[in-house]
Amino acid sequence: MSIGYSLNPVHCLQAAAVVGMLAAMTMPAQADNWRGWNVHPQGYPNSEALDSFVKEVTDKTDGRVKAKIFHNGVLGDQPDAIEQTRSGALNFANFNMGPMGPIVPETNVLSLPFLFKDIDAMHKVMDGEIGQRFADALERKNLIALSWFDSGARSVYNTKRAINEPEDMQGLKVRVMNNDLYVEMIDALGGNATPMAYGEVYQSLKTGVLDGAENNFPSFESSGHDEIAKYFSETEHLILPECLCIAKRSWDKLSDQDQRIVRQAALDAATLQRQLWQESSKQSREDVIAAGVEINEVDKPAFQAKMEPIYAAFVKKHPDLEPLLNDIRNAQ
Ligand code: GTR
Repeated sequence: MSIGYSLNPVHCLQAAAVVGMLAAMTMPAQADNWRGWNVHPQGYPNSEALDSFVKEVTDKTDGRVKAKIFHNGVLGDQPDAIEQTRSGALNFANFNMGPMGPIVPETNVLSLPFLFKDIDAMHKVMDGEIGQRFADALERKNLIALSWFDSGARSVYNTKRAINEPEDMQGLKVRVMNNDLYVEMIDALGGNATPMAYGEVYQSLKTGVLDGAENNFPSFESSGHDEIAKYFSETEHLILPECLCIAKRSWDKLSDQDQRIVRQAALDAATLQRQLWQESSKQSREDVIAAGVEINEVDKPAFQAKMEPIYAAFVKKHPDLEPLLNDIRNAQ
Protein backbone atom coordinates (compact mmCIF):
# COMPACT_ATOMS: atom_id res chain seq x y z
CA MET A 1 0.00 0.00 0.00
CA SER A 2 1.41 3.37 -0.93
CA ILE A 3 0.99 6.45 1.17
CA GLY A 4 -1.39 8.69 -0.68
CA TYR A 5 0.54 11.98 -0.63
CA SER A 6 2.03 13.44 -3.78
CA LEU A 7 4.08 16.65 -3.95
CA ASN A 8 2.36 19.36 -5.93
CA PRO A 9 5.14 21.54 -7.55
CA VAL A 10 2.99 24.70 -7.40
CA HIS A 11 2.45 24.31 -3.67
CA CYS A 12 6.16 23.67 -3.17
CA LEU A 13 7.07 26.93 -4.92
CA GLN A 14 4.52 28.88 -2.92
CA ALA A 15 5.82 27.44 0.34
CA ALA A 16 9.42 28.22 -0.62
CA ALA A 17 8.47 31.83 -1.39
CA VAL A 18 6.81 32.23 2.02
CA VAL A 19 9.85 30.76 3.80
CA GLY A 20 12.12 33.15 1.83
CA MET A 21 10.00 36.17 2.76
CA LEU A 22 9.99 35.23 6.42
CA ALA A 23 13.74 34.75 6.36
CA ALA A 24 14.29 38.16 4.77
CA MET A 25 12.10 39.78 7.44
CA THR A 26 13.90 38.17 10.37
CA MET A 27 17.55 37.94 9.21
CA PRO A 28 19.86 40.96 9.47
CA ALA A 29 20.97 42.56 6.17
CA GLN A 30 24.26 41.19 4.89
CA ALA A 31 27.25 42.73 6.67
CA ASP A 32 29.66 45.05 4.88
CA ASN A 33 33.07 43.41 5.11
CA TRP A 34 35.71 46.12 5.25
CA ARG A 35 39.40 45.62 4.55
CA GLY A 36 41.83 48.24 5.82
CA TRP A 37 45.44 49.07 4.91
CA ASN A 38 48.28 49.93 7.29
CA VAL A 39 52.00 50.06 6.57
CA HIS A 40 53.14 49.64 10.18
CA PRO A 41 53.69 46.48 12.24
CA GLN A 42 51.55 45.40 15.16
CA GLY A 43 52.35 47.33 18.34
CA TYR A 44 53.12 50.60 16.50
CA PRO A 45 50.89 53.46 17.81
CA ASN A 46 48.98 53.72 14.51
CA SER A 47 48.41 49.96 14.43
CA GLU A 48 46.99 49.94 17.94
CA ALA A 49 44.71 52.85 17.06
CA LEU A 50 43.53 51.05 13.93
CA ASP A 51 42.85 47.89 15.94
CA SER A 52 40.68 49.95 18.29
CA PHE A 53 38.90 51.58 15.33
CA VAL A 54 38.11 48.14 13.88
CA LYS A 55 36.73 46.91 17.18
CA GLU A 56 34.62 50.00 17.84
CA VAL A 57 33.14 50.00 14.34
CA THR A 58 32.33 46.29 14.39
CA ASP A 59 30.88 46.35 17.93
CA LYS A 60 28.87 49.55 17.67
CA THR A 61 27.33 48.76 14.28
CA ASP A 62 26.28 45.37 15.69
CA GLY A 63 28.26 43.75 12.92
CA ARG A 64 26.55 45.66 10.08
CA VAL A 65 30.13 46.68 9.26
CA LYS A 66 32.70 43.98 9.88
CA ALA A 67 36.10 45.63 9.64
CA LYS A 68 39.49 43.94 9.42
CA ILE A 69 42.85 45.70 9.30
CA PHE A 70 45.91 44.32 7.49
CA HIS A 71 49.11 45.60 9.14
CA ASN A 72 52.68 45.64 7.87
CA GLY A 73 51.95 46.81 4.33
CA VAL A 74 50.91 43.29 3.29
CA LEU A 75 48.28 44.78 0.96
CA GLY A 76 50.89 46.77 -0.99
CA ASP A 77 52.77 50.04 -0.76
CA GLN A 78 51.20 53.39 0.02
CA PRO A 79 50.76 54.86 -3.49
CA ASP A 80 48.94 51.67 -4.59
CA ALA A 81 46.86 51.55 -1.43
CA ILE A 82 45.75 55.16 -1.99
CA GLU A 83 44.50 54.23 -5.46
CA GLN A 84 42.76 51.13 -4.17
CA THR A 85 41.00 53.09 -1.44
CA ARG A 86 39.94 55.73 -3.94
CA SER A 87 38.34 53.05 -6.09
CA GLY A 88 36.74 51.27 -3.12
CA ALA A 89 38.76 48.05 -3.56
CA LEU A 90 40.07 48.81 -0.06
CA ASN A 91 37.63 50.32 2.44
CA PHE A 92 39.80 52.26 4.87
CA ALA A 93 43.41 53.14 5.61
CA ASN A 94 45.87 55.25 7.53
CA PHE A 95 47.71 57.44 5.03
CA ASN A 96 50.57 59.86 5.37
CA MET A 97 49.93 63.15 3.54
CA GLY A 98 53.37 62.98 1.85
CA PRO A 99 52.57 60.42 -0.87
CA MET A 100 49.10 61.94 -1.19
CA GLY A 101 50.55 64.99 -2.99
CA PRO A 102 50.61 63.53 -6.51
CA ILE A 103 46.87 62.74 -6.22
CA VAL A 104 45.48 65.57 -4.11
CA PRO A 105 47.53 68.66 -5.09
CA GLU A 106 46.35 70.74 -2.11
CA THR A 107 48.09 68.33 0.28
CA ASN A 108 51.46 69.26 -1.25
CA VAL A 109 51.36 72.40 0.87
CA LEU A 110 51.85 70.12 3.90
CA SER A 111 55.00 68.70 2.31
CA LEU A 112 56.76 72.05 2.19
CA PRO A 113 59.74 71.66 4.55
CA PHE A 114 59.65 73.50 7.89
CA LEU A 115 56.04 74.59 7.32
CA PHE A 116 54.84 73.97 10.88
CA LYS A 117 56.75 75.51 13.74
CA ASP A 118 56.10 72.43 15.89
CA ILE A 119 53.81 69.42 16.29
CA ASP A 120 51.25 71.29 18.40
CA ALA A 121 50.93 73.91 15.67
CA MET A 122 50.26 71.14 13.12
CA HIS A 123 47.46 69.70 15.29
CA LYS A 124 45.94 73.13 15.87
CA VAL A 125 45.80 73.74 12.12
CA MET A 126 44.57 70.27 11.14
CA ASP A 127 41.90 70.08 13.86
CA GLY A 128 40.39 73.38 12.74
CA GLU A 129 38.84 74.92 9.66
CA ILE A 130 42.00 74.47 7.57
CA GLY A 131 42.00 70.72 8.29
CA GLN A 132 38.44 70.65 6.96
CA ARG A 133 39.68 72.24 3.73
CA PHE A 134 42.14 69.36 3.34
CA ALA A 135 39.37 66.87 4.10
CA ASP A 136 37.25 68.50 1.37
CA ALA A 137 40.12 68.22 -1.10
CA LEU A 138 40.54 64.53 -0.25
CA GLU A 139 36.82 63.95 -0.64
CA ARG A 140 36.96 65.33 -4.18
CA LYS A 141 39.33 62.39 -4.82
CA ASN A 142 36.97 59.89 -3.17
CA LEU A 143 38.67 59.70 0.23
CA ILE A 144 36.79 60.62 3.39
CA ALA A 145 39.30 61.84 6.02
CA LEU A 146 37.66 61.34 9.40
CA SER A 147 40.53 62.12 11.75
CA TRP A 148 44.17 63.16 11.80
CA PHE A 149 46.99 61.14 13.36
CA ASP A 150 50.35 62.37 14.63
CA SER A 151 53.47 61.44 12.71
CA GLY A 152 56.02 63.44 14.68
CA ALA A 153 58.81 65.26 12.90
CA ARG A 154 60.93 63.62 10.22
CA SER A 155 64.71 63.86 10.27
CA VAL A 156 67.53 62.59 8.07
CA TYR A 157 69.60 59.54 9.02
CA ASN A 158 72.43 57.78 7.23
CA THR A 159 75.11 55.12 7.36
CA LYS A 160 78.11 57.31 6.51
CA ARG A 161 78.65 60.35 8.74
CA ALA A 162 77.29 62.93 11.14
CA ILE A 163 75.29 65.66 9.45
CA ASN A 164 75.33 69.06 11.15
CA GLU A 165 75.37 71.46 8.20
CA PRO A 166 73.65 71.18 4.82
CA GLU A 167 77.09 70.71 3.24
CA ASP A 168 77.40 67.36 5.05
CA MET A 169 74.60 66.02 2.84
CA GLN A 170 76.77 66.32 -0.26
CA GLY A 171 76.46 63.23 -2.47
CA LEU A 172 74.45 61.12 0.00
CA LYS A 173 71.88 58.80 -1.61
CA VAL A 174 68.75 59.42 0.41
CA ARG A 175 65.42 57.62 0.09
CA VAL A 176 62.33 59.83 -0.04
CA MET A 177 58.60 59.09 -0.18
CA ASN A 178 56.79 59.31 -3.49
CA ASN A 179 56.52 63.07 -4.06
CA ASP A 180 58.62 65.31 -6.31
CA LEU A 181 58.84 67.95 -3.61
CA TYR A 182 61.05 65.63 -1.56
CA VAL A 183 63.35 65.08 -4.52
CA GLU A 184 63.70 68.85 -4.83
CA MET A 185 64.30 69.10 -1.09
CA ILE A 186 67.15 66.56 -0.94
CA ASP A 187 68.67 67.86 -4.18
CA ALA A 188 68.65 71.42 -2.79
CA LEU A 189 70.76 70.11 0.10
CA GLY A 190 73.28 68.53 -2.27
CA GLY A 191 72.13 64.92 -1.76
CA ASN A 192 70.80 62.43 -4.33
CA ALA A 193 67.14 61.69 -3.70
CA THR A 194 65.72 58.24 -4.49
CA PRO A 195 61.93 57.81 -4.28
CA MET A 196 61.26 54.28 -3.04
CA ALA A 197 58.57 52.22 -1.30
CA TYR A 198 58.97 52.12 2.48
CA GLY A 199 59.24 48.33 2.57
CA GLU A 200 62.29 48.33 0.28
CA VAL A 201 64.40 50.76 2.28
CA TYR A 202 65.83 48.30 4.82
CA GLN A 203 67.41 46.08 2.19
CA SER A 204 68.63 49.06 0.17
CA LEU A 205 70.37 50.55 3.20
CA LYS A 206 71.93 47.19 3.94
CA THR A 207 73.30 46.68 0.47
CA GLY A 208 74.48 50.26 0.06
CA VAL A 209 71.98 51.12 -2.69
CA LEU A 210 71.03 53.90 -0.25
CA ASP A 211 73.16 55.82 2.23
CA GLY A 212 70.21 57.14 4.18
CA ALA A 213 66.56 58.03 4.48
CA GLU A 214 64.39 60.30 6.59
CA ASN A 215 61.67 59.53 9.09
CA ASN A 216 60.47 59.94 12.67
CA PHE A 217 61.92 58.01 15.63
CA PRO A 218 59.20 55.33 15.92
CA SER A 219 59.48 54.41 12.23
CA PHE A 220 63.29 54.59 12.29
CA GLU A 221 63.21 51.98 15.04
CA SER A 222 60.30 49.76 13.98
CA SER A 223 61.61 49.45 10.41
CA GLY A 224 64.99 48.30 11.75
CA HIS A 225 66.77 51.11 9.89
CA ASP A 226 68.44 52.01 13.18
CA GLU A 227 70.40 48.75 12.97
CA ILE A 228 72.16 49.99 9.83
CA ALA A 229 72.09 53.81 9.84
CA LYS A 230 74.00 54.98 12.89
CA TYR A 231 73.76 58.76 12.35
CA PHE A 232 70.41 60.42 13.07
CA SER A 233 70.50 64.17 12.43
CA GLU A 234 67.64 66.11 13.97
CA THR A 235 66.67 68.21 10.97
CA GLU A 236 62.94 67.89 11.79
CA HIS A 237 62.27 69.15 8.27
CA LEU A 238 58.75 67.70 7.88
CA ILE A 239 55.83 67.54 10.29
CA LEU A 240 53.31 65.59 8.26
CA PRO A 241 49.80 64.75 9.44
CA GLU A 242 48.29 61.38 8.60
CA CYS A 243 44.61 60.64 8.04
CA LEU A 244 42.29 57.85 8.93
CA CYS A 245 40.48 57.70 5.60
CA ILE A 246 37.43 55.77 4.41
CA ALA A 247 36.73 54.94 0.76
CA LYS A 248 33.94 57.26 -0.39
CA ARG A 249 32.14 54.28 -1.92
CA SER A 250 32.02 52.54 1.46
CA TRP A 251 31.09 55.75 3.29
CA ASP A 252 28.19 56.52 0.96
CA LYS A 253 26.67 53.09 1.56
CA LEU A 254 26.37 53.68 5.32
CA SER A 255 23.18 54.86 6.99
CA ASP A 256 23.36 58.20 8.84
CA GLN A 257 23.52 56.32 12.10
CA ASP A 258 26.44 54.15 10.98
CA GLN A 259 28.28 57.17 9.56
CA ARG A 260 28.07 58.74 13.01
CA ILE A 261 29.42 55.56 14.61
CA VAL A 262 32.31 55.30 12.15
CA ARG A 263 33.20 59.00 12.51
CA GLN A 264 33.26 58.72 16.29
CA ALA A 265 35.39 55.56 16.13
CA ALA A 266 37.90 57.42 13.91
CA LEU A 267 38.06 60.35 16.34
CA ASP A 268 38.55 57.97 19.27
CA ALA A 269 41.29 56.17 17.34
CA ALA A 270 43.07 59.50 16.74
CA THR A 271 42.90 60.41 20.43
CA LEU A 272 44.46 57.06 21.32
CA GLN A 273 47.06 57.30 18.55
CA ARG A 274 48.22 60.74 19.69
CA GLN A 275 48.62 59.57 23.30
CA LEU A 276 50.54 56.47 22.28
CA TRP A 277 52.61 58.51 19.85
CA GLN A 278 54.05 60.76 22.54
CA GLU A 279 55.19 57.81 24.64
CA SER A 280 56.46 55.90 21.65
CA SER A 281 58.50 58.83 20.23
CA LYS A 282 60.32 59.30 23.52
CA GLN A 283 60.86 55.58 23.98
CA SER A 284 62.16 55.05 20.44
CA ARG A 285 64.60 57.92 20.79
CA GLU A 286 66.00 56.30 23.95
CA ASP A 287 66.02 52.83 22.39
CA VAL A 288 67.98 53.86 19.31
CA ILE A 289 70.55 55.73 21.40
CA ALA A 290 70.94 52.62 23.55
CA ALA A 291 71.40 50.62 20.33
CA GLY A 292 74.38 52.82 19.39
CA VAL A 293 72.82 55.48 17.17
CA GLU A 294 74.51 58.89 17.36
CA ILE A 295 72.08 61.84 17.48
CA ASN A 296 73.44 64.88 15.66
CA GLU A 297 72.28 68.43 16.25
CA VAL A 298 71.91 70.45 13.08
CA ASP A 299 72.16 74.08 12.11
CA LYS A 300 68.43 74.41 11.42
CA PRO A 301 68.44 77.97 10.04
CA ALA A 302 71.02 76.89 7.45
CA PHE A 303 68.78 73.99 6.36
CA GLN A 304 65.76 76.28 6.28
CA ALA A 305 67.58 78.82 4.13
CA LYS A 306 68.27 76.12 1.53
CA MET A 307 64.51 75.52 1.23
CA GLU A 308 63.65 79.05 0.11
CA PRO A 309 63.94 78.29 -3.63
CA ILE A 310 61.51 75.38 -3.13
CA TYR A 311 58.88 77.72 -1.70
CA ALA A 312 59.45 80.23 -4.49
CA ALA A 313 59.10 77.55 -7.19
CA PHE A 314 56.03 76.07 -5.48
CA VAL A 315 54.14 79.34 -5.33
CA LYS A 316 55.04 80.07 -8.94
CA LYS A 317 53.79 76.66 -10.05
CA HIS A 318 50.65 76.66 -7.84
CA PRO A 319 49.53 80.28 -7.39
CA ASP A 320 46.09 78.94 -6.43
CA LEU A 321 47.60 77.30 -3.32
CA GLU A 322 49.35 80.41 -2.02
CA PRO A 323 46.35 81.57 0.08
CA LEU A 324 46.20 78.14 1.76
CA LEU A 325 49.93 78.30 2.48
CA ASN A 326 49.58 81.79 3.97
CA ASP A 327 46.57 80.76 6.06
CA ILE A 328 48.60 77.92 7.56
CA ARG A 329 51.46 80.24 8.36
CA ASN A 330 49.13 82.80 9.94
CA ALA A 331 47.25 80.21 11.99
CA GLN A 332 50.33 79.17 13.98
C1 GTR B 1 56.07 56.66 8.24
C2 GTR B 1 54.63 56.93 7.95
C3 GTR B 1 54.14 56.00 6.88
C4 GTR B 1 55.03 56.08 5.65
C5 GTR B 1 56.48 55.97 6.02
C6 GTR B 1 57.39 56.21 4.82
O1 GTR B 1 56.52 57.54 9.24
O2 GTR B 1 53.84 56.74 9.11
O3 GTR B 1 52.83 56.27 6.54
O4 GTR B 1 54.79 57.29 5.00
O5 GTR B 1 56.82 56.84 7.06
O6 GTR B 1 58.43 56.81 5.00
O7 GTR B 1 57.05 55.79 3.71
